[in-house]
Amino acid sequence: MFYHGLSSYMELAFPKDELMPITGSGFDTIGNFSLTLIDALDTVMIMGNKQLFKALYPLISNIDFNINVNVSVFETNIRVIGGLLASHIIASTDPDIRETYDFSLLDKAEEMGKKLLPAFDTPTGIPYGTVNLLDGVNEGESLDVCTACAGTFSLEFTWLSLLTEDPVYEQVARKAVRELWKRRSSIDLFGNHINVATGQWVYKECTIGGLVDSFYEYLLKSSIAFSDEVEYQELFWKAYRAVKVYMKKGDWHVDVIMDNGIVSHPYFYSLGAFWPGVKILAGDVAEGMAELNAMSEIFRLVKFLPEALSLEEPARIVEGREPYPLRPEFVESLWVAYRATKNPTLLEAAYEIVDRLNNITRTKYGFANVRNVKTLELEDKMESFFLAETLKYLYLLFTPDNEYNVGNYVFNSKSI
Ligand code: DMJ
Repeated sequence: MFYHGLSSYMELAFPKDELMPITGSGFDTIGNFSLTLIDALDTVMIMGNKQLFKALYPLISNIDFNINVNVSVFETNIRVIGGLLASHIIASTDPDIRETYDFSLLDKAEEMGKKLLPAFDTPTGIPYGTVNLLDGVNEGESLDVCTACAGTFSLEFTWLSLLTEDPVYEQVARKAVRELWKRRSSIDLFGNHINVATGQWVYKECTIGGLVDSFYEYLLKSSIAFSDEVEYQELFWKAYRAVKVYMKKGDWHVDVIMDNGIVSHPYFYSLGAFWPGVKILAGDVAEGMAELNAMSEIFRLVKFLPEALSLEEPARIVEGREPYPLRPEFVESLWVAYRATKNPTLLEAAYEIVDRLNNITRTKYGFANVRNVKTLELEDKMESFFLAETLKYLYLLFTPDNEYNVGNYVFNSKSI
């Protein structure tokens, strides 16, 4: 499946960002910088294909980041800097590659890091959501940024500082988290959008779904990744406890107002399906498994998890939120759960997903987003994260002895 998608991307879409899997061409989506290659490259090595990795990584030196394009600071960090650093760490440590490896992936990661830095130059230190790769922050740029978009830098930026010996990345990432933290509510919840100039919340709804999700994820993962790290660890446990107290309803978590915990949307989001994985990584295995089982029940009723599902009786797919864009979060949680429990029913669920992806979303040139999980109509788009995340986790689920299952790794939000 991975090679079916990757070879079409390289033949028909590269150097565009993403593959159009139905018509067999490519288009630029988030940055005009060959996103799929950068995002998916580390998965080539996870699958053990050193020859292909060696053939592909030199192409990255020629990708031009000096382009007049506005990019999401968050997406560019997790997928581009995250992708480049993951591949760099692999290339510089693999005995068969490091002899000839020229550190060009780290150079590109640093180049992109420098281009994202102007976004952090705000009165609060909370970054803008978007930056222009040529000119920095545009005049008139929106002052509102989502919490995840402001607080999901600590893994990549700390690694970038460690590898380049330039502390600035680690510092701006930590400052952004501290500034968000200062503005938590009296019950330790967060809104989903904040103004980077005033530090006032723009939307006071707290969610573990998109807009806040990876802010929580990075507090935990940073405390695991950096052994001398205590600050993120303390923040994570406080924030995690508040999510449990105010947002957990039965096995699910719902959206609540940050000031009083009143339920605003009793919704499950496909993006929130990473939460059982966070729980299990935090050691909360029984609760993580219970939530994952609840999600698996839904998965029995629909072919793919939709973007949003109302949990009010009778449960229904939220209008306008019917797509399944080949997201990884559910398989990510299955993978974390399987590593922790070795429960074979998790493999059965993963196999069922593989089957449905092959039967429903596979096209002549790759795999296509599902536009509507009820009609199973497809869209001519294959997200970079399908190769970089969804298939990576599926592959790891079925290769228990893989170095990246048994070794000491922390996966970022995109993910290694
Ligand atoms: C990915 O790029 C990342 O997992 C991100 O944190 C959330 N959205 C997509 C996948 O759904």
